[in-house]
Amino acid sequence: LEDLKTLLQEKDIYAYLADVSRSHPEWAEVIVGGKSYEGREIRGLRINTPVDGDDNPNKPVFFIESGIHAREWIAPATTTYFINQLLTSNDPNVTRLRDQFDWRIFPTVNPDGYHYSYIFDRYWRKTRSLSKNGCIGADPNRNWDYNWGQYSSSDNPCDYQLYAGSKPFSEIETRTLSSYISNIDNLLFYVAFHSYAALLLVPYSDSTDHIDNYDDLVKIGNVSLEYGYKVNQIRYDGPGTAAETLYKASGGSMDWVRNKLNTPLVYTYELRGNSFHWPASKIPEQGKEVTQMMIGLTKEARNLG
Ligand code: 0X9
Ligand code: ZN
Repeated sequence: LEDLKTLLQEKDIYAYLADVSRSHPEWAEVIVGGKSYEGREIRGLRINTPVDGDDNPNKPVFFIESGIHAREWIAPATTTYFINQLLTSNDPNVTRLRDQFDWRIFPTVNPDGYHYSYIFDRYWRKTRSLSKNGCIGADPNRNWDYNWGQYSSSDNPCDYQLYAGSKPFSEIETRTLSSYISNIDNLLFYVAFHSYAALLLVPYSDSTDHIDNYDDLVKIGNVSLEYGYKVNQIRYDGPGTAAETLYKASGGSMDWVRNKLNTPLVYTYELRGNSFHWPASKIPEQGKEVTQMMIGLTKEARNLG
């Protein structure tokens, strides 16, 4: 298999989520984080294992968003692989990771775009909403309601990549998902997966200013990257702000979550690849790296209290 094709369309991922929730009905359930323009659900998995016989323990929430850009196929695949690690690994570091958090994991938050990239245009990035002038889609990582429309954003609905939408949260995907996230109490970690740059980003993406816990975010992020490095001896760049390492971009999910919800630990991982075509054979190594990176991330966060 040269590409992930036939392996992991959104319906395959959703079938997998349904399947594992049936295997662990006490602590794994399919959750709906929102819906799409074409009527698909943004489905994810909640994993919340019992503590001392309490079936609904109040743990800090770890949220994973992936696949907001349709063509970045390694993100949904890696996230699905990571879910499988959490559910099946006997490694004590992994079971501890699983048990420590109330997980909300969404492998494909732009399901229409993802589907379209499978069936029609491999390089599709945006949503699939119809604009007034007949062009289709907005960049869902430019559409969130924080400093909307300023950097790396287009106001042209026909822009293939960077149309920010007609207004903040014009897209049903970002509107519904942001409302789902707002209703989470105790959100500690928010992690987004993109590709491909092998890079770890911290807020904000539209400014070179460092936020109050920037030093902690970098310290924790560095440990995460060290853990990832141990798997395949590949070191990601960063951690740093997008403005300093990549380019300024506004209207992204990470900045909104940090600014509006005050979530302490917010990261964007740009996964690896040499193009958006990254063969399916790479999923396990990328997945193992991400598992280790999540272990490092949470371990160091604990150390810093
Ligand atoms: O431009 C983007 O949205 C991301 N890069 S990508 O090549 N995957 O498109 C960078 C996102 C970093 N910024 C925010 N998360 N706001
Ligand atoms: Zn992306």
